[in-house]
Amino acid sequence: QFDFLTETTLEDKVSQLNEPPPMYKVILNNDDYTPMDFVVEVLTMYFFLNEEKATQIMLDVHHKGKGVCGVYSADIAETKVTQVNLYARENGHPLLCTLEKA
Ligand code: NFA
Repeated sequence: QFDFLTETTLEDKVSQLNEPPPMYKVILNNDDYTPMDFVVEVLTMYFFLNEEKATQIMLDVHHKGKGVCGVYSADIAETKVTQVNLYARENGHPLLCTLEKA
């Protein structure tokens, strides 16, 4: 007798099939301690940016407080955030990478 519940779920599933997946911005946050060179290295390693674009984004984060490194589906965005934060911690830097819904 609760058909309406499964019907809603089915409708959601059908619309999910027809719509693109939700996308997430991977954000780099400024801090006072992480060396600029390290941030550029991270941007080239994990976001496949050339030195010039990586430097641009690094300076943008440095001046504005945060900046977008790229926009990805949920799985890929989460993996990037985890990898960047782990790599920063391994190297003793407070650099913080976060997610925002696009
Ligand atoms: N603000 C940092 C510095 O002056 C550089 C930095 C840029 C850190 C972007 C984090 C993100 N060394």
